[in-house]
Amino acid sequence: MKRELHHRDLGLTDEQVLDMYRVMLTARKIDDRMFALNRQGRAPFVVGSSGHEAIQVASAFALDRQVDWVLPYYRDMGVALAWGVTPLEVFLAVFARGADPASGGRQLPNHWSYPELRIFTQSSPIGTQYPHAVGIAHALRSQGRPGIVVVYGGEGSTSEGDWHEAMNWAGIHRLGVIFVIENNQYAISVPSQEEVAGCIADRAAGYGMVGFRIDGNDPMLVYKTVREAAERARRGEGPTLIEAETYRYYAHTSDDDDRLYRSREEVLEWRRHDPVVNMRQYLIEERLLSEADERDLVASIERTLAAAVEEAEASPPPTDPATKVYARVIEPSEPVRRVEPAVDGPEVNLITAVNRALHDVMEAHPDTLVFGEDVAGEKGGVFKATQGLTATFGRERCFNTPLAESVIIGAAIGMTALGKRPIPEIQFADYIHPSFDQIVNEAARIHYRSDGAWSCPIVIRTPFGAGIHGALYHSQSVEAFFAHVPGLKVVVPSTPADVKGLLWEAVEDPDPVLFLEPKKLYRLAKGPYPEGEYRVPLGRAAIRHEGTDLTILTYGAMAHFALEAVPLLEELGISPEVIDLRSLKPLDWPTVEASVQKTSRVLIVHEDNEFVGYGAELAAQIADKAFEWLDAPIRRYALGDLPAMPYASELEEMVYPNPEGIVAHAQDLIKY
Ligand SMILES: Cc1ncc(C[n+]2csc(CCOP(=O)(O)OP(=O)(O)O)c2C)c(N)n1
Repeated sequence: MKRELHHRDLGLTDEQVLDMYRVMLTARKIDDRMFALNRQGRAPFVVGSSGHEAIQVASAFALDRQVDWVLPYYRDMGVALAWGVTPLEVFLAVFARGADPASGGRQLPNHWSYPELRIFTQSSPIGTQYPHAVGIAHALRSQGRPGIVVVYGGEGSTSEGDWHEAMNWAGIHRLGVIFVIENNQYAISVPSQEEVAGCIADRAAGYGMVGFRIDGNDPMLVYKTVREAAERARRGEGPTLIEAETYRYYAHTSDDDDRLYRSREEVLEWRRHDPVVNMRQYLIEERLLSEADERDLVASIERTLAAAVEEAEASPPPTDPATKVYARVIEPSEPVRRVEPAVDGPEVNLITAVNRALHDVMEAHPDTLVFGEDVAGEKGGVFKATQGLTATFGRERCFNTPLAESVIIGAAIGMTALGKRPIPEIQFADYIHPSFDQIVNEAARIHYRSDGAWSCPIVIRTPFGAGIHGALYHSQSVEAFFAHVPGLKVVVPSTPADVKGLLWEAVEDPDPVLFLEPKKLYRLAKGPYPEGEYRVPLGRAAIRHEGTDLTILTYGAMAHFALEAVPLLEELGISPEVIDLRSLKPLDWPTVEASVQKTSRVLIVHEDNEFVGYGAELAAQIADKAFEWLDAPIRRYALGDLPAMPYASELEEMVYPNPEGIVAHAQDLIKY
């Protein structure tokens, strides 16, 4: 190790530098224990940090562990220990015990999550933590709180879009984020020259920040670099990228055989730069550590780990796989049996209702904020849904984002860690797909995977559906993708009153809610807009028209069309009951069931594809739980197996469900 840097010149006391060594050695010894337990068949899966200790521990020591936030990835044992995670907690996760505070045995080991330590919940998809980090930094700054954010990952993670989107966001807003890349030369078996074009640190310039490539086996250099980055961030001078070169000594995980891609010579060569040995040598040369001290330290660490292993292994396993999917479980209530009563208020169309509801909800809830593509300023969104919000609430609470859907949702997730209630907009549902990972793997799973420690109250608004000649990429219905996901709630308002009531309720709900706005209805649907606080409970359907001959189950624009079909059907002597589900997840099953019991015939109408569409779930549940009430097969009227939606209006009209089609399907069903 070069002796250019001396700990006292860096502001580190002798005690601190000895403590750094203690944590590094503890991480190393934990690895040895974990892999031994794995070989003995006592721990099914482990991930090592050996070789990375200098980066992890020295960077953590360079931060303010009272106010800063960290997002360590699965290899970051040293960060976790330095940040206050105990060996017992580590082994509770290794043995997947119920008392594991990170996840209660629900996640793999090393998936850190400790709210009280300001360690945000981590998952397995590579790179998803970066958008969270910028969201946390964004919220810290807007709340005027002290603290910066340090997010860690391997060099492989810098190939993920999330990394680039987060770097860009951090650069634009000059956020207090430090990106620490632990370049251990391999992403599983892929060597860095097949992973990374050019130099990772050089990419910093492209995102308006400074970047450093350093020897990650030199604890003093890591400390100095991170310390300076932290000082810059605290002065408001923006983010830093640090690429720290190192090597991992164990295989990628206990499931990997690294002999298939690394030579023994290569491993031995890197071991000559072992950061733990470097640090020990430094302390010996500084006369801070004698041989006896070293022996005592090792013995004391071994004792601590032996006790932790014993206690963790004896600790009971978790018993409950089915709770904490939702932070607020919505229990089924009595069925709705009457037509939804009219509300008072000025008549507006649906898009005006969206705009007013956003104003009203943001006024009532200072924690809310709106962001997305084009949402800010005079324009206020491509549909003008957010017009006036920036003028009323300021740029802090309504701002434009880069064109990057994954970081829009990922940053929103991070903001919830600081108690924000973000209402991000995805400009069209057709473009929600890049954020699928953040919605499905992150937002929806955060409560469950942290055993209830975190919740994720975001409301994702997006216009969806066809009927406006939007062609293939401005017409999609995406509800089935998301209704499938445990942990998410999905609502579809079809009236101005429901827009307000559901938005209010969604914003106050502790779970992530996908708020699908049927854009066909933006100008078509008109109705009263209730003033003041107005809520529509999630999980409650609305009966829009009472009838006795068949039940039409629908939502969104199709609820509107079903009502247009009602007089046509009544002229034919058919009495339809129209149920606007409006909450797809949770579903108001009692109301559906009560109506099926009354009419014994069911027509499901939606504009999404029929195959594995939302209607398939409705049909399955009815067939399963209300079969004996049926007098006819359950019928669906939906889009065929076509990509929504052809552009030519003649083509769109041929396939888009319409009131006449509803009448024809209903007649057919009645004749059965
Ligand atoms: C999105 C995603 N793709 C693939 C994987 C499988 N996987 C797990 S770790 C890993 C390699 C990560 O390499 P790197 O980021 O360099 O970190 P390291 O493990 O080397 O520390 C891969 C491909 C994953 N978890 N997530």
